[in-house]
Amino acid sequence: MYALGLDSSTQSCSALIIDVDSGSIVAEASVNFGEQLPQYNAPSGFIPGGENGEVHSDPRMWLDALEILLNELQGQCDLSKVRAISGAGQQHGSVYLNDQWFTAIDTLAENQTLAEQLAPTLSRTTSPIWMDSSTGEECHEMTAAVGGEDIVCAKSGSIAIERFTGPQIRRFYKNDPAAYEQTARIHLVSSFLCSVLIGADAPIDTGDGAGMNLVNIDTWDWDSELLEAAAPDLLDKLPAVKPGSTIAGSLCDYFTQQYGFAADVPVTIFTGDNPSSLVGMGASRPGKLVVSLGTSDTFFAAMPSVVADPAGCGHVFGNPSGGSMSLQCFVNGSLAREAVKDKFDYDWDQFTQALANTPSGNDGNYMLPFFRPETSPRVDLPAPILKGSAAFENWADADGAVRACVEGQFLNMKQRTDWMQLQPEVIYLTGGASKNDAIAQVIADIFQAKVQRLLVSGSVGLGAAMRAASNSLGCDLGTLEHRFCQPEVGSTITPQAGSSVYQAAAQAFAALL
Ligand code: XUL
Repeated sequence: MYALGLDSSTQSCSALIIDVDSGSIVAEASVNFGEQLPQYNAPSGFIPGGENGEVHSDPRMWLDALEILLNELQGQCDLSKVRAISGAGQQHGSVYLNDQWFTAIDTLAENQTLAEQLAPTLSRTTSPIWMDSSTGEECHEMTAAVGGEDIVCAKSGSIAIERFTGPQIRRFYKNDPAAYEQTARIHLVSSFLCSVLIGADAPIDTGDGAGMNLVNIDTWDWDSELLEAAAPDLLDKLPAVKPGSTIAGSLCDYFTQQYGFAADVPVTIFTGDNPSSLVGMGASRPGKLVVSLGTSDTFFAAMPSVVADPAGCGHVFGNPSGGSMSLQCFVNGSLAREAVKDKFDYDWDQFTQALANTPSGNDGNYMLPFFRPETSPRVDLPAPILKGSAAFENWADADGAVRACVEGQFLNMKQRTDWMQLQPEVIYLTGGASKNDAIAQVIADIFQAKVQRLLVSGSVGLGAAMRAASNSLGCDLGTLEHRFCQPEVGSTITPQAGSSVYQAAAQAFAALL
């Protein structure tokens, strides 16, 4: 039995098909928006040149990509063997539809493309996506309307954030009230694509829904005060919020006829890319953390209970396999490591050697490694702050600076994520810098947990396929994790420094901050 997982992300739409019995991936394809659909004027998946922080994409591009993708998959395997489908979308992006949407989606005809048939249903021709930062004013307005940042955060799991969908909807309502009035339905990228697959209006899941500043994380339903703070009559324009285990419907005739799928394949409600990745990384249950080391570093984990970050830096989303998950972004990730490396004209080997040359705790030399405005914690420093020996503070101790940067990053990550109340058994590392054992060792020592590198690439699509298999094919998620999410052989790094080594460092770091 096959399960299909889709991943509509910023720059591409990808998919993979798993054979749940043999534990193998039987087909994999990806459509790059910029390269394969140049007519949408979005070389990197969004329309360049947006003003005032606006970043939009054309939703017809996502539909065309889906069709090219299914065509490619059809060439790779027999799609009639697919017995379960789900997917994920880039979070926060929104699609605005008029009242023709409900009929159009229910009567998709074979002789026209999806984009042709659904274009007349768009009440806003383009969709703001997660990179859009145009809504600072709307965030302030929503925050003031409900009584402060703490309240927005306690209710929705995040303070009002520019890219989140609620502030985005508010801006649309303010700038184009007539078009807002004509909007009968607002979908997320995830629920829009799910609707298309089932030929009916699909719900939004708690994972992606929590990225809107509109869903209450205690009830996992729309919060009337937040809706009111965003725009009038909003409840009527939104679909229902449902848990990730919900079957949205079955694949509609359009896809059966066009791509050779079997009739009535169940489609599990879609989720956001980060919640889907949590599942695809094999971390859907509490105890496993994922740290992705990229330009920014990202931390996410299934949470043992639903709590919001009192400091307002982190986010809480629904966990598609039940409960909730956290996500926290650290802007100064690889960009800070690289800035220190470049300051001393080091290459990455010298950077790694510097970690080997210096002891855990760095002889009492500490750094707040924030080269750019940071979101966790929310600080904007003119330059990193160094505290320690005179040479160190004057940037004359290259190796000490490298260690202080890396230790500072992960001491900070541990302290900023304390609110999640996690007890890590294992930390899964991914992203470019995850290959560096010396960095992985610092993480193992600071968190006092074993660190493993995961082999999974395409965790978003894999997570979607696993969710589909678990919801519709009776597969146990733990068994699927065992089959599909194995760590790289020999990649396990265990703590070497005793837990006391970083206690003093943690105190010193907190005091410096
Ligand atoms: C998460 C976020 C991005 C998007 C795009 O809050 O904005 O990770 O989901 O991938």
